[in-house]
Amino acid sequence: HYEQQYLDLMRRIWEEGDERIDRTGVGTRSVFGATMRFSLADEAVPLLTTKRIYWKVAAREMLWFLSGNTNIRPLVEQGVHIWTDWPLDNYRRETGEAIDRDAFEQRIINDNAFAARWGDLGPVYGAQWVDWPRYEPVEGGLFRRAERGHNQIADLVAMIRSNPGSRRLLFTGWNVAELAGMALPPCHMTYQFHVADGRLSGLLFQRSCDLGLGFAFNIFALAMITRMLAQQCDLEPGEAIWNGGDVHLYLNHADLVETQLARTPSGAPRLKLTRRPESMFDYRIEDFAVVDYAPQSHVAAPVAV
Ligand code: DHF
Ligand code: TMP
Repeated sequence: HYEQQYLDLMRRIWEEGDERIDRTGVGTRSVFGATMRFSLADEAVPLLTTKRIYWKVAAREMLWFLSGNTNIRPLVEQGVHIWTDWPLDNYRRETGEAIDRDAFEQRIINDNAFAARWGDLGPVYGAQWVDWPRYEPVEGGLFRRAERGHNQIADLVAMIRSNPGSRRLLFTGWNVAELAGMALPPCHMTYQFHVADGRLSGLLFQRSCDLGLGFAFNIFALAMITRMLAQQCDLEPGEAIWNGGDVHLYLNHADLVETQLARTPSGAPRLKLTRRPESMFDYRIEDFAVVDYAPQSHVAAPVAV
């Protein structure tokens, strides 16, 4: 089963990973360097089955990236809570106010000025993917920021269509000059694509991976964007290849790890794209459906902030 490579890595990290106190203070066991490969042929999608994955949450996050938005407001409005903890933590630290998560989200939704001041994550994924800053010369040897930046996604589609044999089919969120302004520097940082035999494969380099929580979302998102690009470029889907740098398990994920390792993966879920939108920027959540997905029950785990 495709999920076995994930479970094998999970077991190896839990049993043999190097234990250290990480940035969050929670502590992790970690290995450096890992690869997994998943077929995307016949609509196959690498959803984990040893716990339920809320794939629509991951899909909404991906559509939010592609919209170029970096504020949590549109996510919160859709009931997506996965990015709330970082602006919330920042708000509590800066104001000293002991606001709870629901109240914070309500203010983000109801108060424009509050959302603008406290809901933005800085120039993270979306900003770099579709609006990487471009500078143009002005008088006196100075430069100013151009109104529109580079749209790496639009450029990628054009490149895949015109030069599918290229070895430069990639986009990245790792804008060194802007890292300091980001709530978190990009984890899923570079995506590369490859066309062979009419099939498009996607490869992700993820510098840091929370194997218990983030990974399931990241691998689904890789499959999803590879499928979208294949659809836009009239190619068949090939493989989703995942490369991790620091791949870790948080020490407070013991229940999750033991539960998942005691379960047996099963089934072959498929991802359907039900419409062919005009461009990469016109997809809606209704355009995606997952069938034949019968996972085991969800297992909750705390996220390290
Ligand atoms: N920090 C850490 N420590 N781990 C992460 O995975 C992570 N991911 C981020 C931002 N910072 C992070 C963005 N992605 C969840 C999933 C993805 C994600 C953030 C959080 C999460 O909490 N998933 C739960 C609940 C899902 C839901 O609320 O719908 C899960 O059980 O999958
Ligand atoms: P770091 O910036 O110190 O590496 O912390 C980021 C943490 O978030 C780390 O545990 C990896 C995790 N993460 C994912 O696994 N996937 C994601 O998509 C994001 C945003 C974070």
